[in-house]
Amino acid sequence: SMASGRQRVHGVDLFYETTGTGKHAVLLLPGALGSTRTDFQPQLNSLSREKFTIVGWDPRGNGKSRPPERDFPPDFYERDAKDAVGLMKALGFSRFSLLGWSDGGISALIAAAINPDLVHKMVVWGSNAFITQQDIDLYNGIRDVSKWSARMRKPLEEVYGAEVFPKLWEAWIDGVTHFLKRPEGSVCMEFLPRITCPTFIIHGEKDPMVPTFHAQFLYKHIKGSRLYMMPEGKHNLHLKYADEFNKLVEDFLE
Ligand code: TYC
Repeated sequence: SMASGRQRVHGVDLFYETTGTGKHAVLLLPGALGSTRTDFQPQLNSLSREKFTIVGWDPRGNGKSRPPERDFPPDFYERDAKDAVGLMKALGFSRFSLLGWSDGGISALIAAAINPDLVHKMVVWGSNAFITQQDIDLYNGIRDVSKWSARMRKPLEEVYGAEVFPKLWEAWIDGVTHFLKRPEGSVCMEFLPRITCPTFIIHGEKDPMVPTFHAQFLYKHIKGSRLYMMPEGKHNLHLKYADEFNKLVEDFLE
C-alpha cells in the first residue's frame, strides 16, 4: 500500500509517495518535468517492499509539487539535488540510496557529490554530465510537442494542461541550452570526482535522446563505478524492460 503527502522543504511543499517497510531507504528522482506517478510505476509496484522503503517525489514545479511554476535557472539541477536531500532528511532518513532517471540522474549525481555521508548507493540511467551541440539539436528536433506521439504527450498534458505543457517544455530546452556556454558544456562534470558512493550507470544502447558517449563519460569519471549497456534499451528502459531493470537495481543495492 502507498502512503503519500506533502512535506515543506526550502519554502516549497513537495509531493511524495512512499511504499515498503525495508531498512534500505531509496529515493526515485524523475526526468525533466517528470513526477513519481508518471515516471516510476513499475518501480513503486515491483521493487522489494521487504528490502526497501521507496520514496517517489515530484521536484518543485513538477507534477503535484505546484505551485511554484516550474522554472529552469542556471542552478536548477543543484536546486533539485538540494531539495531531494532536504526531503529525505525531513522524512527522517539519515542514510539513503538514489535512483535517478535522466535529469533526475543529474540531480542524483550532484546530491551524492555534495552529501557523501548521506548517500549510500546510487543508480543513474539515461543521464549526462555535459551538453554538446548534438544534444541540443536532438532536443530541438522535438521542441514542437504537437509532433510527439499521443502516448508520450498525453500524460504530460494531463499533468500541466495542454497550454502550459508546451511552454514548460520549451523553457526546459532553453534552460539546458545555456550550459553550452559553460566550459566543455558542463552540466555537472565538476561534481563527478567528489562522488564516493558505489555508483551503477545504466544506459540504453538505442537511446535516441541521450547518446551513449554520455554514459561512457560518467563511467570514466566516477571512481569505482559500474556500467551496464542494455542492448535493446531506449530512454525509457526502466519502463519497457522493468523486470530486468528492477533485478539489476536490486542486485546492486543488496
Ligand atoms: N535529460 C532529459 C530529460 O530528463 C533527456 C531527454 C530529453 C529525454 C528529451 C527525452 O524527449 C526527451 N528528459
